[in-house]
Amino acid sequence: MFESIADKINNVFRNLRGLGKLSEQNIADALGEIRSTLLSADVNFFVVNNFIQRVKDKCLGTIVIQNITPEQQFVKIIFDELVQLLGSNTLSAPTSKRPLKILMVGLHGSGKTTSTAKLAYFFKNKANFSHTLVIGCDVYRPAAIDQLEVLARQAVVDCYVDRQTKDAVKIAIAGLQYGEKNGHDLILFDTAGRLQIDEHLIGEIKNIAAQINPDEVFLVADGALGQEAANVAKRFHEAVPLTGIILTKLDGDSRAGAALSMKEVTGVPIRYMGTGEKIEAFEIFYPERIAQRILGMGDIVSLVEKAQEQVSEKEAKELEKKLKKGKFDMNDFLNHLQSIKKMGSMESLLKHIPGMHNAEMGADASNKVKRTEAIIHSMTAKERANPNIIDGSRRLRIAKGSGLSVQEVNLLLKKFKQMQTMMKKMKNSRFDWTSFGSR
Ligand SMILES: Nc1nc2c(ncn2[C@@H]2O[C@H](COP(=O)(O)OP(=O)(O)OP(=O)(O)O)[C@@H](O)[C@H]2O)c(=O)[nH]1
Ligand SMILES: [Mg+2]
Repeated sequence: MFESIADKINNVFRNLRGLGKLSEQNIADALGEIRSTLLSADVNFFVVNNFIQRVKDKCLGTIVIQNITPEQQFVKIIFDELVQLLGSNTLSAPTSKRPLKILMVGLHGSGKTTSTAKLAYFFKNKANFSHTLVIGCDVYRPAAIDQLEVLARQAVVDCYVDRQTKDAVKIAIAGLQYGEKNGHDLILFDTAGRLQIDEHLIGEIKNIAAQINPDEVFLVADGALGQEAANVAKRFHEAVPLTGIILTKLDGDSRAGAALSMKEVTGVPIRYMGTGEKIEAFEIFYPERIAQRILGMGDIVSLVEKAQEQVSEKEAKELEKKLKKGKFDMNDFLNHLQSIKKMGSMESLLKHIPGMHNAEMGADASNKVKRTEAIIHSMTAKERANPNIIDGSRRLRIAKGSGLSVQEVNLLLKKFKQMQTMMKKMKNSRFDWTSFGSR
């Protein structure tokens, strides 16, 4: 599943890895390749364009975090956007309503009847349902009823059929009454499919839905449907509001197009997936897991997440804004010291502060930061916002307050001034996430 797209995307990452440092051009090239990979996997054109744009925006607005490389951060951005595309926060647990009524709809041959039985089997084993009924509402294909009966036996659930009538709506109503009378807590309605969505089919499904008032309407869609899948889903959704999509045949050489387009185009989440012909070849569709299967980058994703926990993106962005404006006072200095202190070794910490590349390293450095903090804490709010006003008598007071010498206060102010000058110089140069990007 998704192998070919996974291979290609991994190639893109591999090429970036070789570069060590990412320029804007590198990112543009990589995104170009990812774009053509997605298009050749039959992902909807508009979905691809939006995806690429979102990734690009995110890349340019992100500062590289300590301990991870720009390429790793790039992988994480792609991962997050992929999860978004597949449908984050998907609700997969059935509600507590009993009997829970689920209507299955879809094109001819998409896997409705198979998925009806799989779902019955899945809910029986993994959820809290003890008495399941499947109802055969496909009156057009004579073998359809036999097929459902066979599958229901495999799933060990009850099956309601009526070979005497050709009225699907009537069967649905009678089946529901039968289920309610017999205390079934889960009732699934298998319906007929068509090669193309036609008025008759849509009318019938609308009628059935109006009569049985389903709690869930699942569209069963062939995962190999490609470009067409999203349009089909859209049209069904307009007729009967869908609550979920079941993507089938993902065990085949499906090119991922359907999986990656459906949610974005319809707003309907993919809830389950069929991964084989056997009754147990059925799983909840977890966007994160699928994204990981596509990228194969579980390690990097958790690494970046950990680093992000330590320094919030917001802090980084705020600092960047201030740097751009050339506004950088003692408060920012203190904040920055505190936030990067969380990140790990003093050595790398000091490398992160512009102008402190050559500062002494090691345990001594850690002490220095503590003393620096003590000095800044002894300043008034006014002094922190505008260190220029700190004259001789203020220096004396600050030294006393921090328990350190005036010389040390002087030294800090001198260093701060140097930094400010440097910041001003940087003001006009581009300061984007690639600036720190060396391994
Ligand atoms: N490999 C694989 N085959 C599947 C999967 N789901 C369904 N199939 C096969 O797809 C074919 C069609 O499945 P059905 O369940 O009959 O499809 P349907 O939508 O009910 O078809 P109609 O009732 O004719 O509209 C069958 O041969 C199934 O075994 C799946 O997840 N993986
Ligand atoms: Mg069928």
